[in-house]
Amino acid sequence: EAGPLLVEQRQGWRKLTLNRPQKLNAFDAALHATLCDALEDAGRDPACRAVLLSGAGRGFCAGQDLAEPGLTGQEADLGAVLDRGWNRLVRTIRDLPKPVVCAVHGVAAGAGASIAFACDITLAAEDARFAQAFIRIGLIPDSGATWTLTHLAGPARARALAMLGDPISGSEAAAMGLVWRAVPSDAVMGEAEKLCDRLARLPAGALAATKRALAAAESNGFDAQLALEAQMQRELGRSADYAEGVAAFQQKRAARFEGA
Ligand code: T3D
Repeated sequence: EAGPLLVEQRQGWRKLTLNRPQKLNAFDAALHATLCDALEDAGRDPACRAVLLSGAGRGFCAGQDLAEPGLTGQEADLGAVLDRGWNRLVRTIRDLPKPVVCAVHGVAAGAGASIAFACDITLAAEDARFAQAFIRIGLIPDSGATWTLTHLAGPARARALAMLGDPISGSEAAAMGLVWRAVPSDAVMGEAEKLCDRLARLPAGALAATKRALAAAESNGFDAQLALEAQMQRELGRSADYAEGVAAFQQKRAARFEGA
């Protein structure tokens, strides 16, 4: 029987599919543990140079499984639910030294939208539905969404999205800068897979450093960022992939990057 996560190794990258379609891929503790393990494994495996995250069935993810026991009442500790599950997940995505592509079709609600915003390159179906569902159940946006909404869409949009909780389409999410692009819904998976094929052939060390440098830019000042770029470029300038890139350019041929 298929588990809550489908894992497929492709040519140089790995596809992870949330697989609880009867609950719109809402997360319980078991899915959290399985996905985090799979991401960590992808991070360690040199045969995996990019990760694609998507959902089985008619939607991407409806966030927290609200049927899990212990989520309401005076004994409930949603802070612990976040620390053990969602916060660990979005940190793992952001710390993974490899690009994480996300393909969103159908609904991305609550923390399901938050994880789409935490991935490196998110493609959405034009008719996907992103919903900050939190306010409708008496919570704040979480799993990093107060931060990602503010940084990706800007404070004015973040406030209205978070306070009203109205769903927006994939096209609107792209126009607001919450995702990279919106594409017709029958093309979203094919386009996301093509992106992973491309990423798997790019220089892995430079991709990892790019991800780290852009994350650092979110809190660094300009001077600190210049220093970080110089330090990273010094290291990359001695790499085999860089030597190959320059040689391929000079010889007018396609580069073959080995990830070193
Ligand atoms: O622990 C904590 O709470 C802290 C962490 C919070 C993080 C969060 O993510 S909070 C936000 C949680 N998510 C939501 O509030 C969304 C709840 N779902 C919905 O509002 C709607 O399902 C959708 C707008 C996402 C989709 O609507 P629709 O009409 O397309 O589908 P549906 O019929 O509502 O859902 C299909 C089935 O999935 C249904 O089951 P059934 O009736 O066929 O047996 C529904 O109950 C189930 N489902 C959908 N979302 C969840 C869920 N089951 C458990 N948890 C869910 N989040």
